[in-house]
Amino acid sequence: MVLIEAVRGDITEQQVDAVVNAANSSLLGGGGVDGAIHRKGGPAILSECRDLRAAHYDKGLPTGKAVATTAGQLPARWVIHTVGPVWSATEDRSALLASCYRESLRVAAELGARTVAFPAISTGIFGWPIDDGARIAVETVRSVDPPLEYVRFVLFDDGALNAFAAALE
Ligand code: AR6
Repeated sequence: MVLIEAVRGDITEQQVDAVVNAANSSLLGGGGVDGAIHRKGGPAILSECRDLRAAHYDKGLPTGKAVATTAGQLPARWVIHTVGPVWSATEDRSALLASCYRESLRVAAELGARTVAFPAISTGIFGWPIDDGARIAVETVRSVDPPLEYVRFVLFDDGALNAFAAALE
């Protein structure tokens, strides 16, 4: 069984094999986690994202999917970019959010990563309520039980950390 922990911190500072980016379909950057990863990781990440767009995703990476690039100057070896769903009060998009975690774990295992760090996907600019986002994240990682040693959820504030701690209990 994979070890799962939740910590308060910055995703760009994690010393793990792969960090997950809360990206958008363009793969060309944005705010929040995405902005921080490209800013600190440097231009090599964007360059590989452009190549992926050109080679495989001319219309963009679909919501719920994941792809890997170098982590550039980050301490990690890879960045796994996944596109979370925008929160909707009228439509249940939970399966797409679960898919982000599942697909990212699948890509991590394919790469040979042993340790992976996730942010709370969709819970910032995309507006997903943190308690529900935490529940889906933890349930999905547990149900996949990926062939990894360690999964770390990295939360930016105490509210998010508390939500993940409750989901892990
Ligand atoms: N480390 C860890 N967590 C962070 C960091 C950080 N450096 N910065 C923010 N968070 P968001 P989303 C938290 O908005 O909701 C971008 O423009 C944040 O408090 O980064 O999936 C993309 O290009 C929140 O709890 O991602 C997309 O267009 C969580 O990380 C869009 O935002 C996710 O917030 C994706 O929105």
